Amino acid sequence: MKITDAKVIVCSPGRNFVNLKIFTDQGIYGLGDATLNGREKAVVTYLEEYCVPALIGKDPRNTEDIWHYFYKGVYWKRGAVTMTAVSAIDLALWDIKAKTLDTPLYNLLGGKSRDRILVYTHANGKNLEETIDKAGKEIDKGFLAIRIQSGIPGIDHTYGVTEGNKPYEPAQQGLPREDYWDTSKYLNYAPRLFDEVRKAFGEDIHLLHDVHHRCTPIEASRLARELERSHLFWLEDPVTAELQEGLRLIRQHSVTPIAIGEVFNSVYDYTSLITEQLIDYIRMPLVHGGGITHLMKVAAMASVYHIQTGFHGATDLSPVNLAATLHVNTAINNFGIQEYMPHPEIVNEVFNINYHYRQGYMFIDDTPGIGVDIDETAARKYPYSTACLPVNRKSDGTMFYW
Ligand code: EZ4
Ligand code: CO
Repeated sequence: MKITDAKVIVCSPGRNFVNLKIFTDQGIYGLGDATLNGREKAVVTYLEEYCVPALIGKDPRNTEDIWHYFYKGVYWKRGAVTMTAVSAIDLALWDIKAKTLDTPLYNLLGGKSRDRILVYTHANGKNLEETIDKAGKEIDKGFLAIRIQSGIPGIDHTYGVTEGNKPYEPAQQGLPREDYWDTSKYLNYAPRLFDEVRKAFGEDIHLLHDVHHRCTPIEASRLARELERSHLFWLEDPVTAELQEGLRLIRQHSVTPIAIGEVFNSVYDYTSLITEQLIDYIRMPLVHGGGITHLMKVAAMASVYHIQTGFHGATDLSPVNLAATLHVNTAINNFGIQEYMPHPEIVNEVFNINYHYRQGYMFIDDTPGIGVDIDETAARKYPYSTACLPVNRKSDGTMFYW
């Protein structure tokens, strides 16, 4: 079996997506997600200029060797752009492998460890009242776990809070918007927010919260400690984790479970975090973390240290990534929870999906391969347009973590 061609498909049904389609001499093709929010074209160039030509003629069944060819075999390793390209190739090859064997992907990863995937969704509002109202609406849809984000008094545009009734979309058209951020306002407000959410909904619902890397280790320690009384399922990205040792401080001061890694792209971002048991959930998505081949290994390493998965699943990752992730979640023992925000309906004009949500859980059907297809004619109706995530400055103008 040989790879005969590969093409990068860029489209924008509501937001930008990049996908890779790999063709073989047996008529079977595979799909991989290559979407890197706000840096899409960098991955397109990396794939088209350097990866696609090198793929032609290779046997697509050799997923392990091809992964190492594009990882070890490249002088400039790691980094989000490179690893997103590697991920797209890897997903497409596993899609081909499973289609060739006429079986859903999870069968090649260990079969079924469970028949439904626990998911959490998002509830966010411009203030406390609206946030509680939105959370109630998600509970009505049967969700058992909800990520709570709220606008902060005194801060316009809090990241992760949707404006109006628009679908959740943190990227904006054109260059990055400049937002204002104040950690002390946030630290005073967040514990009060969760007190009120617990008062409204009781103890049974799982609550999650995303700090989006905005705290120093000592600030995050204070937050994690004060949130203990609200029994969070997890506190996400409390610090940037570029400095893995920073997590030691949080662990010393709090038992709030910690999830990290949606911006990671390699096992080497995680070594101390995993082996020192400084976190509880890994978040690195398949699409940015080297695909099935790499994530299965990282998840296995995490399992040795009692760490579970909670893969990133925002709407800025394509349905191909979500479906592939659901296969991994089905197969591995140390699955924890999956992030799920439904893509707006317009996305389903382009992607044919094989999963659905029901009463707190996701289900995936037995379509061979990853099970998602792309309608290229529909994709052509929605051309790419530059959009970026915002940047943040403190009140005196100092550049801050986005
Ligand atoms: O900021 O997907 O946990 N989810 C998140 C998301 C991410 C975006 C970045 O592209 O933090 O909202
Ligand atoms: Co996040």
